[in-house]
Amino acid sequence: MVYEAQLGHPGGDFSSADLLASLYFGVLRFDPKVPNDPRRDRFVMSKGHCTGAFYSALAGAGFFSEDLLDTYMQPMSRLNGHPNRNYLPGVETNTGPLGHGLPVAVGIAIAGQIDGADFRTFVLTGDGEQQEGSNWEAGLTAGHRRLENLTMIIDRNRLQQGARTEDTAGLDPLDDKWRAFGWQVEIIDGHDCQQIYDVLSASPKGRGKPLCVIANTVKGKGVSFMNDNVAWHHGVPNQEQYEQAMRELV
Ligand SMILES: Cc1ncc(C[n+]2csc(CCOP(=O)(O)OP(=O)(O)O)c2C)c(N)n1
Ligand SMILES: [Mg+2]
Repeated sequence: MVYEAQLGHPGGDFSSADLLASLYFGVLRFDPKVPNDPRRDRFVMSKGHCTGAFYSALAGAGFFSEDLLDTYMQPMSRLNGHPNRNYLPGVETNTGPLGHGLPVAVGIAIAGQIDGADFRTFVLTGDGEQQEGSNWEAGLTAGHRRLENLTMIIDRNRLQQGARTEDTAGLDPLDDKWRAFGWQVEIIDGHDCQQIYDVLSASPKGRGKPLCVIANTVKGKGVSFMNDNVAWHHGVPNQEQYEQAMRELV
């Protein structure tokens, strides 16, 4: 998709691919034929620049035809660079401006808590995205309200746009920060689908706290020349690179 469009964010697509696969093909409860079912689990793709991975997961899960993926970022396509809930079923909320997904997810989780509803709310943020102050205001509220129906997953690939997170505005110890805000924190290998499934599918009932899952990942995972390479945040492959990447991925 990124090669065809000559646009996109392959590094962050690949770091989050195993998280999205585990969510859409194991953890989340939904019916793609009834995308607005009030009982569905909610998923907010806060790192909205990673639509290559997100749209692939939605198409694979049956929300729309895989043929639509060929229109990625073409003029008038419903598959914008950043997801738009008015264009596509399965998109809970528009994202792209970083730092907005968690506040929206907290609002959704509060609504569920007030209604006594059974659905869970999940949100995936980047790690550079954690530098946005809006996350910490939302996190404070979630801890205060003991939103056990809320899970935030942090794609901890240690790279943001153009630099490493720890060289820009260091986040470590990120786990202690979230614990101090009243969250339960789990640290996992974000490319181990069994670990991802186990931590996300455990029942939240009685936890009494929101859950923060710090998923250690590799930006550009799966393609040797993209692995942990900051140039591939929004790099696009030429034909030779594309062919090599496809050989390595399949
Ligand atoms: C508010 C805001 N500022 C800047 C950008 C431009 N931008 C897009 S992605 C990105 C870096 C995000 O890094 P990270 O959250 O670590 O994502 P990942 O590594 O998973 O791609 C930036 C600065 C944006 N989308 N929104
Ligand atoms: Mg990152």
